[in-house]
Amino acid sequence: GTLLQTHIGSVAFALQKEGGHSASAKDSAFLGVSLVEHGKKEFSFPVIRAKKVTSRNTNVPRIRAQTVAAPVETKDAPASKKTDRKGNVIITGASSGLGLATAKALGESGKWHIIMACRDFLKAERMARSVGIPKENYSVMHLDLASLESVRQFADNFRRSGRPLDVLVCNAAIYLPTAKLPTYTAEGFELSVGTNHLGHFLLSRLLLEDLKTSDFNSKRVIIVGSITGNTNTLAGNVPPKANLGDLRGLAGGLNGVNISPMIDGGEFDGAKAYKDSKVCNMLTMQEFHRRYHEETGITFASLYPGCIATTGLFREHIPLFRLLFPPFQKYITKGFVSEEEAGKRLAQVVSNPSLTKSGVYWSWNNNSGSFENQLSEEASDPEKAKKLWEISEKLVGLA
Ligand code: LMG
Ligand code: NDP
Ligand code: PMR
Repeated sequence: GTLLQTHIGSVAFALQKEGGHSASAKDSAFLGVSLVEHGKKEFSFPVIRAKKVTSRNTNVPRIRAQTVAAPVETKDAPASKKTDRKGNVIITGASSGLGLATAKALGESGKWHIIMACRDFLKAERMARSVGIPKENYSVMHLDLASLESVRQFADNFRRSGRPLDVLVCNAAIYLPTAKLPTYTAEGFELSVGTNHLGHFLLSRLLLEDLKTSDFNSKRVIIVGSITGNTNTLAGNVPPKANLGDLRGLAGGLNGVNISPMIDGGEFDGAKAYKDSKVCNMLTMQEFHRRYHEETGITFASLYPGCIATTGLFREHIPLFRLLFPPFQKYITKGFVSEEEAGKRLAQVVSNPSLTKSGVYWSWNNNSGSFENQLSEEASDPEKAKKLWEISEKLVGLA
């Protein structure tokens, strides 16, 4: 397993590219929702609980009005040393899969307050309850990464909540493997790269200012990467392979109008766009490290949590793929991990005192031990990272 995931040179796969039917995005999430009140246990600091602003009536459609985070609970605790207070972590896309499992793992520890940054407020609230995160340990805030306006509003709303920011986890992603034609974000960027990379790029740049002012003992920015963006692995050699080329499509605005919707300027391919976006995520983490680690002390990290073949990421894939992929990963590649296990891994990168090294891409071996993994040549190219950073800055309006 580990061997396969590390250095296997170019393996040529002749996977037939085939027109699958887009599966409907089925959301079975409502099943098993428990509305049982979770433990009312309060934490030991003196806490001022302001009246909750949010209505719990799930029929109320005024979602945007509910985006203010619950008030800070620890600020007025006189005896709280900086290492004593709960950490505040923003997790994007915490309403399903890896993000939800991570929120659950951290929420159960009692040491964290999780800000679930989600595009579907009601789903996030429902999912948080269904996995039993104690309600004093999370709040939900609206964030649609496919809109830079929404990203800016989120950053403003978060700042207005008065809550310090200690850790940011860029986790949300979309994967559109069966799309024949490109679709676009609010600002007109191809949707996969626009959401997975550009949305998170702006978010993390804006929130860096908040992280800088936090007094927490270990501040971190974590950007979820993947093995499939790394062509130094077998999985990264399954076509279509990630390749940013000279970034000409990105530089042209990725809008599919007079320029290609693909970063490298090629024909649209949804699976490639996803893998390219993951390369961007891993390059961005390293560029953050080079620019800001020394000055700020913030840890920047990425990871491959394992193949979580059961998540919503594959919702757009053809039904046959969704049927075969989990057993294939379980019994053939042995790269399969459960959502729960993957959530524990990401939670380690958030909170484990031994995982503070910056600029690292973490992976886990079969005994679930973490190790610093090697990125592919492209995903560790400092010149590409710098160029990506500068072009992305222009596209999101920071430069
Ligand atoms: C393409 O779809 C998209 O068209 C393209 O747009 C892009 O998204 C691309 O990479 C992304 O995907 C490809 C997809 C569609 O093909 C697959 O899904 C390939 C199969 C992937 C995994 C399933 C393997 C099945 C193996 C059986 C395992 C069953 C579990 C048994 C467990 C018990 C074990 C004891 O194409 C299709 O879906 C069409 C046909 C699907 C049939 C697949 C048959 C091909 C199998 C080839 C490899 C088999 C495994 C090789 C592993 C080698 C290990 C030694
Ligand atoms: P899921 O689809 O289960 O989770 C993705 C989350 O992103 C969902 O909560 C989704 O929201 C959210 N999201 C999608 N678009 C937006 C948007 N525009 N704004 C805000 N949130 C959005 O997939 P996974 O849990 O598998 O994926 C999580 C991360 O793990 C991704 O970064 C992925 O690349 C990475 N990863 C996954 C692997 C796997 O095998 N599954 C392997 C390696 C890495 P909603 O709930 O509303 O749909
Ligand atoms: Mg892959 C060592 C084996 C390994 C691992 C760890 C993964 C992970 N995959 C492996 C091998 C193979 N895959 C092989 C041999 C094949 C050919 C049959 C194969 C195929 C395949 C497909 C069609 N795999 C896929 C797909 C997808 O559509 C997924 C994808 O590329 O999403 C971008 C995927 C994945 N394989 C993985 C992982 C982690 C994924 C999905 C998620 C991701 O990278 O985020």
